[in-house]
Amino acid sequence: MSRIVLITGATSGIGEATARLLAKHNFRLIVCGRREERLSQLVEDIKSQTDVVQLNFDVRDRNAVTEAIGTLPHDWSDIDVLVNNAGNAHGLSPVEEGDLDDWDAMIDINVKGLLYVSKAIIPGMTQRSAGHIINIGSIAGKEVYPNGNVYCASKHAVDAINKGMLLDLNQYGIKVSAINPGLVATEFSLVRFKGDEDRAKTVYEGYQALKAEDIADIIHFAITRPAHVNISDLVVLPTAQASATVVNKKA
Ligand code: NDP
Ligand code: 8X3
Repeated sequence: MSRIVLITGATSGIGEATARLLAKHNFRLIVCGRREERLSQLVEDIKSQTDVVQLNFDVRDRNAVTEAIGTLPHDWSDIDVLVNNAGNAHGLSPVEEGDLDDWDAMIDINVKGLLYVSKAIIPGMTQRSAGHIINIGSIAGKEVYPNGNVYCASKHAVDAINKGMLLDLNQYGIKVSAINPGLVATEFSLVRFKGDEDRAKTVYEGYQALKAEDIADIIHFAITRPAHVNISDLVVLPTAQASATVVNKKA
């Protein structure tokens, strides 16, 4: 039987690309996100390739997370791979001008949401002494850049949680992997800049940014290594990017 993969944030960007790629490779998929129409379209597009279930919930709502995952039918409840991908940056401003709602959103989604989903799935993995958790961190979890303050903090937290999971789940034989991308051209900047398309576009101009499909490819690689191989922590940057702030842009 094909492995079951639950992907959070499958309505766009990295999560959606991962779902589309894994469907081609016949993984059974549980795709999650808030935008129901996007999820339904995704399911429509891939259901001829694999079995797929959609779950609509906001990762900030711990009851909704537990309920949604708890209501999975019996033959979908043994989740083999969890891709903790849902997340975004909200705003880009110096700390003294930061917006409290943006700060709440980033901590609640990127950190607490990731924990709520993990808490609902890890017990099944420990009982079966099997499983793989992929945490999508960021170069922002390895470095801090000007105006990135709280987003960087949230991704540093993901880095620490990844390390903690690796240590605590080691005794169960569960694999834990962080994949930390640099600049990926998705809806990420559109969300960060609150729908300002022109500003979002400039982030990816003048160089070849990563595509969501590049990260999907790496997730697929990570989850198809032999049983004795775990990619514990991986940074992946566009060739034009050398650090969080150094990007070789050809104006
Ligand atoms: P997108 O904005 O395209 O995708 C974000 C996904 O997260 C969407 O599917 C969205 O679904 C979901 N999401 C956001 N908030 C919530 C919520 N409250 N509850 C449930 N789902 C939520 O961006 P990316 O694909 O780029 O981002 C995916 C991950 O990659 C994030 O963790 C991001 O931090 C990380 N990352 C991105 C980089 C980049 O440059 N793009 C670089 C490094 C890391 P919906 O809104 O439908 O709920
Ligand atoms: C997304 C990458 O550099 O825009 O995590 O913060 S960055």
